Amino acid sequence: MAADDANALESIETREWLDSLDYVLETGDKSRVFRLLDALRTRARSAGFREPFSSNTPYINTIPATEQVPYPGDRELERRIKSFVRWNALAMVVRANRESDGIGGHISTYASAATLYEVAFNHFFRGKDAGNDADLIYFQGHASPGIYARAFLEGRLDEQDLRNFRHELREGGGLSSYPHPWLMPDFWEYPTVSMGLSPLMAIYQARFNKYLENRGLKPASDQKVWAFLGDGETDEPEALGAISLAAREKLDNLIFVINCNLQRLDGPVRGNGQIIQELEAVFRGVGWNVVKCLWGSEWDELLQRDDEGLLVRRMGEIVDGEYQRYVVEDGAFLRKHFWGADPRLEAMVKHLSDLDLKKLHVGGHDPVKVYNAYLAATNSTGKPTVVLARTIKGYGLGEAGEGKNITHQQKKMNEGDLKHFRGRFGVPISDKDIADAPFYRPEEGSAELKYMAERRKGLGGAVPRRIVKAELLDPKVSAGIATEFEEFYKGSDRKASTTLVFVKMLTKLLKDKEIGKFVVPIVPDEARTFGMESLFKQVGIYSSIGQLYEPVDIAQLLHYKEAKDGQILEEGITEAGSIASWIAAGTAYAAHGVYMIPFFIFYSMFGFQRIGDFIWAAADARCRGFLLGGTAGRTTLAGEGLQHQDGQSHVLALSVPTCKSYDPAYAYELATIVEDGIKRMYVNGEDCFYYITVMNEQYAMPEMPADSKAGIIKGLYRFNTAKDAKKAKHRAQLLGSGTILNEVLKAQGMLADYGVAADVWSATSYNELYRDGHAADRWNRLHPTEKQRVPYVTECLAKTEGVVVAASDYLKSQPDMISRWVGRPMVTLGTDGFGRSEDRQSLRDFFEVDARYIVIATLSALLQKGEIEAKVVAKAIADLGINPDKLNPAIS
Ligand SMILES: Cc1ncc(C[n+]2csc(CCOP(=O)(O)OP(=O)(O)O)c2C)c(N)n1
Ligand SMILES: [Mg+2]
Repeated sequence: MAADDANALESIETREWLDSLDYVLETGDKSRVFRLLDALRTRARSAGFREPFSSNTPYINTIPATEQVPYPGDRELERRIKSFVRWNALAMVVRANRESDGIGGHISTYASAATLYEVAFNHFFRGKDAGNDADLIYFQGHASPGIYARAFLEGRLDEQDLRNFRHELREGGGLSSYPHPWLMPDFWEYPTVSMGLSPLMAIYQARFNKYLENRGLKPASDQKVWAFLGDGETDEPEALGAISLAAREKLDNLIFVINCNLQRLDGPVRGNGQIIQELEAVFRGVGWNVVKCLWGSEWDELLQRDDEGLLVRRMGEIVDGEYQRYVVEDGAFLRKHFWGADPRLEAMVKHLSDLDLKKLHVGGHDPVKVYNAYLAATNSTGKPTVVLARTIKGYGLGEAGEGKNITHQQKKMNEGDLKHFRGRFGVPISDKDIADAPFYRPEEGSAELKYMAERRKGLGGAVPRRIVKAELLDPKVSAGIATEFEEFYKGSDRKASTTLVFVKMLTKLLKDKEIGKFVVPIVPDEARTFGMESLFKQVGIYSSIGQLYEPVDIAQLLHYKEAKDGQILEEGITEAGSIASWIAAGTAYAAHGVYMIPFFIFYSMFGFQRIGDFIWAAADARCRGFLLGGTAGRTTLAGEGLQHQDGQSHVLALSVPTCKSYDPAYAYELATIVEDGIKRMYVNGEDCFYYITVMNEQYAMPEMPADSKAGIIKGLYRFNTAKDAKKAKHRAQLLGSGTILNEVLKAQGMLADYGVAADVWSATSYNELYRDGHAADRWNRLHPTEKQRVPYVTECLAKTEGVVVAASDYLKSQPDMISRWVGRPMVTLGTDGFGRSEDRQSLRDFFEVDARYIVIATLSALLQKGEIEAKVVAKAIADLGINPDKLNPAIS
């Protein structure tokens, strides 16, 4: 049979089947259609036909034209407004790069996303004046020029602000490159530009909002969490890593808008495939409501005439690389390559000119389609929604970059390019001025500005806007906590670990009348590791649906309890998810006007090292709360070996400016630090957070030496003074931290046999000491004629006598950092290198941080000073059973 005949036959068959279906659709109910299709499928299967698996729907809009609602806004005014936003977004990048070559910024991302944002600004985003309904919005980071440009039209930013885009250090400040609440605390709410973090944070944010509601800390509302992301961004494992949680938790308050311009930085996202279909399958597969917004209204009529589904099939068979090509080619090319694949398709567009074919738009640039997609998203119940909107990267840039592979980095435009863009969007800038790329704002009182203002007013005011309404705690509260913590200051002979002490503190805080309900314990399936299981029963594990089963340990007093108003966030094995919950809780003071006090306790090795970028984003977002690195210390966590033993988290913590990190040894130190944290963050209102390592080694907890609190907070205090110091031949100052402080105390006793009287200091935070030292140095450098400041380390150690030795369970770089302020040489012992599975004693021998090595380090320092002879040290090495030729742990 000739191809034409085969086509004709298939056409007739298809027609007949469709007619039958139409008949059923018109006469029967919808369920009959499903039954029919089911029957067909069963028959085909029993005849041996294996239907290929697909979790996809056809490559067309999810919402057919027949189900659309009309656009509620003034299309023409909105088009003009959007054009002005487009222009200013482009102009600010072009001008910034003319002034300072290489300053950067992005044009083409916002150019592709303008309609996605403008429809939301005019009809959906609810601002802070909407109270509990105010939306929380994660803007795609490098679309920021568009968000600034709109704020300029709204009168929230002025020309100088736009001129100072990416020039934040100019007089009067400037606009940050990307959304950074740290830099623009009244504007941006959520840092987003490290790709992949914001989708995951948005999911846990939406989940946390429900947690607050279910716990009665926030009234039920219609608040939405919107996350705008790029299609390329979805390659980041974090971006899709938690989408099943969103479906499981039925987060119908969550909307992802994925700007599917089919391109990322280097080129197409899936040149050989279809990113939209891939994403649809993934999201549908886990139960999201997927709304594809692929084709503009111009296609409606064609699709209506597509009786046999030829067009839909053709749409679905083109790979993204080819679609991208269509963007840069003309109508004749489209006619030949897209429509020309089948004479019947070609016939469908015979009446259209090449120019008409070129003007068939994609869905993400059509306000009607986008509006309907958002409406479906906001009306979704029981499911989160993802809008997959097809757009064109660099839309409107024409030759300067529309759809081209170079477009992501296009920052410069010549006069011709600017004229093209101006003409394309009808921006009223004269030929005379165009080369300068002036900013454009219509006159005050113009229809455009009035419309924008009215729309935003009706929707709760400007967006984005960060406002802190939460009330700080009364100082009496922190005083009350100090009283509750009294037992920790007293000490106890009963052996305990700092982890156990922490859990006791947390239990007390949870019971506290003032702050108990605001405490949010967060664990990534590690509560039993830390001995926190008693909290399961005490405050319950949060579950949005309560507990549908009788737990296996129901007969036990402390059984596993899930509850709708449960307080613990037991996140399962996801440090990324847990930190996202911690961020949602730690920024609730801005998002929801309530100070939550989150405690996220995790295996310390899987904290900064694994999820460091989230912690960085948390700092940017001015997050407050406590991070607890559990089972910490390279030689303190016995047995677990190389991947688990943490000797570096404090080094990594130092890099986060707002993070105060502590390595406490004793209960009273921990109590002092937690108390200080509550006071600083929730009474004084400081934008900082605390990282505290806690260990599982058990030992007696001493009473707090008098007047130590200030030193504990600053990072160093004298734990005890050598007895008979005056009579001793030699003097030493020994610094220890965490559990290694106990080794230092042992060494202190052993050194007496060598005629050395040593004082012992507890170094609770080398990071704080380092910061203080540098702050003093800097001030002194810049104020040479004024009274010079003394770094705290110097203040502590300058007047002391003897050699200085410091030992820590972390890298030697920790104590090394403060050596310049000690005033004399300092010997440092630490745990550089890969961990080993062993017991503590062997580990401390291997890493050379036990009491014997501290003794040797001290004697060696005395040798350097000329106070003792080499043979004394050599004898000590032999006496203490140390093999001088053992492997160097730092490189073995
Ligand atoms: C974690 C991370 N890696 C890399 C980058 C650099 N980067 C910025 S934008 C971009 C491409 C973005 O493509 P897509 O997500 O598709 O966004 P589009 O601009 O196309 O909307 C890259 C690689 C980043 N910001 N964050
Ligand atoms: Mg993209």
